[in-house]
Amino acid sequence: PMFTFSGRSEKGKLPFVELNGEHIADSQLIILHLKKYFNIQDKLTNEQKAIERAFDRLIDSSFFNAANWLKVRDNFPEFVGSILSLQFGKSLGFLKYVLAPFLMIKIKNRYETEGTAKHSDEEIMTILRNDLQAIETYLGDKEYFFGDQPSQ
Ligand SMILES: N[C@@H](CCC(=O)N[C@@H](CS)C(=O)NCC(=O)O)C(=O)O
Repeated sequence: PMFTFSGRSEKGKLPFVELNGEHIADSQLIILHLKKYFNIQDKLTNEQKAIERAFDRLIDSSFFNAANWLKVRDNFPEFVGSILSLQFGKSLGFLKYVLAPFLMIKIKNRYETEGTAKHSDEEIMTILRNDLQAIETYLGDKEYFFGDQPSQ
């Protein structure tokens, strides 16, 4: 497994589950696996499934990257400190001052490669607003995307 100080998946991230000894990481793969395992049938039309897929990726990619980069960048020592305290107890929380600068280099590199960390804050806010606007418009007055029941 990759280096991890916080009990992440074999891929280094959360969420992950273990089902009958099988390790499954990444939310979309977990949902797919659980649907298959528990034989959960979709009641959506093919067109609805296509829309669902597009919004799912919009939220987990465009929206997530923009929101997560700003959240992590602006609160990094606190973020590292809370993980350290949770994993190793409050007395080691001070290590955030040592670890945060090194971890920040890694996270920044990742978001620069992906692209978000190269945008200005104004550009990132525009991306977030556009994503939320699309979700709001499609949701309209409905409680869930395809009516009054969740589809996943
Ligand atoms: N697309 C992935 C996103 C996974 C992800 O980025 N998880 C975050 C927490 S929400 C994480 O583990 N971040 C720690 C890191 O990036 O090192 C999924 O849906 O599972």
